[in-house]
Amino acid sequence: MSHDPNCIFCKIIAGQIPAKKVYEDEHILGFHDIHPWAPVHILLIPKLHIASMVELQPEHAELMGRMAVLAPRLMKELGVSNGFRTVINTGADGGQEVYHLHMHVMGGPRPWAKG
Ligand code: DGP
Repeated sequence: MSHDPNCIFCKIIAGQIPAKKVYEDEHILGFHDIHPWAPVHILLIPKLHIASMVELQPEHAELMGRMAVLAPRLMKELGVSNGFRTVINTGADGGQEVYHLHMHVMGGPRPWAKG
């Protein structure tokens, strides 16, 4: 399924729910997390509805690579200069709450960072 009408992130992509966007191209959207764990906390998502990493196929490799390359670029643009953390929660035991694949990218001074 390329778009899931019940998916909250698909609704953000479609403009049906507002988000503070930091990046958009044909394939990827970046926006601030609504419940930030860090001073700067964005989510990078594919516009294609992929529920989680478990659903990734070989043809998604370039898309995932593009997201990885975007992370440092966007952190720099957002003023993060001393490193950042990336997280992709997957499945119930992975702590995934929204079943549209997303990369958390978190930066800024750490009292926030755990573990
Ligand atoms: P995860 O546990 O990895 O599935 O994280 C989902 C994240 O999505 C969580 O940090 C909060 C964020 N989130 C959930 N709903 C919304 C929303 O409507 N807007 C934005 N900007 N973020 C959301």
